[in-house]
Amino acid sequence: MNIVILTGAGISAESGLGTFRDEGGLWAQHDIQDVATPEAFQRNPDLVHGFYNARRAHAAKAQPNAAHRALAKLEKDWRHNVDIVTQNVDDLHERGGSKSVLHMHGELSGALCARCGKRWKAPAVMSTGDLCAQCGQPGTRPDIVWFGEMPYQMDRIAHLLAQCGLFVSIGTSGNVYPAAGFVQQARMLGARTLELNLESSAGGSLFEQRRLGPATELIPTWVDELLS
Ligand code: BJW
Repeated sequence: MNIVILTGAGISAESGLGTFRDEGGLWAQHDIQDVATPEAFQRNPDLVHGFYNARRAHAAKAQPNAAHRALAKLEKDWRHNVDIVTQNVDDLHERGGSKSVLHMHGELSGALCARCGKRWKAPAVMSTGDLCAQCGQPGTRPDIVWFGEMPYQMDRIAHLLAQCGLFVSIGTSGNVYPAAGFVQQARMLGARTLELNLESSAGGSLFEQRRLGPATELIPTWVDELLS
């Protein structure tokens, strides 16, 4: 039985990275319209670069936690496929040992040319003066999926959802689409569904099973149960 695991900011919370919508979260400190839309980047690229430069520096110092490591162990020891679809832009899954990780909302470590589409590894600090290595034009941006933009690898995700027997959602509030709709998609295609979260998400009642608690406790326990 293949397993697809959708993760959100909650799995990295105990590594010290803030969530978005919890009390005191990123959206309490910054207006979404100022930092997480293509229009915001056009209006004030310095502000947007500053927001992502600070998050890139913060994420680089964070360490994977027991939940990230438990998912890597599951992928290694499970006899079928375990694929992580993450909304997170940090690289804690990879540094925790996971191999099959799909970043549907992009990555802090990526830079993207808004003009020609060229991608490369982002420097620690990006700025409006940076020129694209391919077309030589300014306007290079963090490789992040902002509101109104199409998340990455949607065809691949649809394929994974169609092939899985279990869909698990970890540490996401279920407020942002299309990720919030994956549980219904997976159910329609015949998968069992499980939510692991600190608190029930917006679509919590759509899951067949739910366990509530901190990720660093819930995930290692759940993985041990599956592998035993
Ligand atoms: C713990 C824990 C612990 C805490 N242990 N758990 C109206 C209806 C439907 C859709 C729309 C609509 N209007 C607009 C839309 C579309 C829009 C959308 O969904 N908007 C909603 C807000 C309504 N979506 C989009 O625009 C997306 N694109 C799209 O739909 O394309 C299709 C299309 C495009 C164009 C035209 C037409 C169609 C793109 C979405 C991009 C999201 N980008 C962000 C920011 C960029 C990345 C970044 O900077 O990091 O992605 S927004 C932000 O939210 C970020 C996250 O990935 C995403 C999800 O947040 P997440 O991970 O769920 O975090 P929180 O904070 O919300 O929740 C934390 C959870 O953790 C909580 O549940 C806690 O309980 C839990 N927790 N501690 C376990 N210790």
